[in-house]
Amino acid sequence: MDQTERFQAIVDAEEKIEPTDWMPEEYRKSLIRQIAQHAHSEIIGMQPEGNWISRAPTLKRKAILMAKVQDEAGHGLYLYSAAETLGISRDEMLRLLHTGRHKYSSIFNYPTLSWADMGAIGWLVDGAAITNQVMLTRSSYGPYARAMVRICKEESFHQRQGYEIMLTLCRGSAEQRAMAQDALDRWWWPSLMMFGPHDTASTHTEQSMAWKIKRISNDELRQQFVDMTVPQADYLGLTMPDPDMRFDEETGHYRFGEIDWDEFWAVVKGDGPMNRERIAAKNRAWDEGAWVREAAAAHAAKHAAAARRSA
Ligand code: FAQ
Repeated sequence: MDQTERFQAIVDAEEKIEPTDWMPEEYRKSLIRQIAQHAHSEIIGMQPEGNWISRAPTLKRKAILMAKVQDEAGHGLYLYSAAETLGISRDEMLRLLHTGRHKYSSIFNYPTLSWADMGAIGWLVDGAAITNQVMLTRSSYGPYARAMVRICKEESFHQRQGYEIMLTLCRGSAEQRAMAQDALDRWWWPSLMMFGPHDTASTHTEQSMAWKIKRISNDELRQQFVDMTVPQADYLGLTMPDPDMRFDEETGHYRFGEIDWDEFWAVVKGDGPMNRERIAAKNRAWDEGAWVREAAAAHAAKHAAAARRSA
């Protein structure tokens, strides 16, 4: 058995691959790609919601939203740490994000136009994120799988808080119900796009599933999400913005219309409604935070020198 066969045998036996284990170079690269994209998504994902912290309708809503956005920062940090175990530094990943060479989820390139968007993001975006991420807790790479366990627990709180915002709006005035419907109309299709291209157009799925990085394909996860979410929309009394949506008695699944793939690829390639603003804001925050990083490094060096002297 050569190294590659031994590696695949470990994966097939459902054991975890750990940072010091031998792994194929392509496995390492693909994990860095996926984990870094995921980390960047969490960090860029703070922007659309950060936009509403100062305008939350009550103090309680503001505290909850701040906690959620802080959780997202935390998720980004666990994920950067998991990627670092594969031999890339956090600075390098950030450089690749800031210069447009790393991707992040398409969903965060849409604007947040009303308070109802905070409900729709929690309900739909976090709902889609959990649907995708539960399988990642069983990913073959140990540090990634373990990071995902904690992230999923927090995402489920995020999803509930979003749904609760939607429920409050839907039980409110006609104007509030209209806000909720408008948010669903704008976030539904981009949420479906989060799962990535159709399986037939997905470049990585087959190999990632053989390596058990991914366990379920993009289309299967998208279907799971639709089946879970349509009854939730019914309960809210909202209408799905899809004339082709219907329950198929034979399969027990909801059938839905075709995603606008031209829009998806435009957003992925940097041409979505907010791509430029998101990256500009991220670069600005990085530049404005330079003094904090320098001060922290100087402080750490001072303490290390003092520790050496006393030793
Ligand atoms: N956006 O061959 P596939 C969150 C790219 S976290 C942009 O199917 P794969 C928390 C893909 O990278 C949300 N690009 O790729 C939160 C590839 O290009 P590449 C993020 C996309 O990896 C909530 C190409 O298309 N979650 O929301 C997208 O097998 C609320 C071909 O695609 C994760 O990252 C997309 N939507 O499957 C935060 C989960 N879809 O890399 C704040 C981990 C595909 O060759 C507020 N990631 N592409 O240049 C995954 O599970 C997978 O990477 C997929 C894509 C499923 C995203």
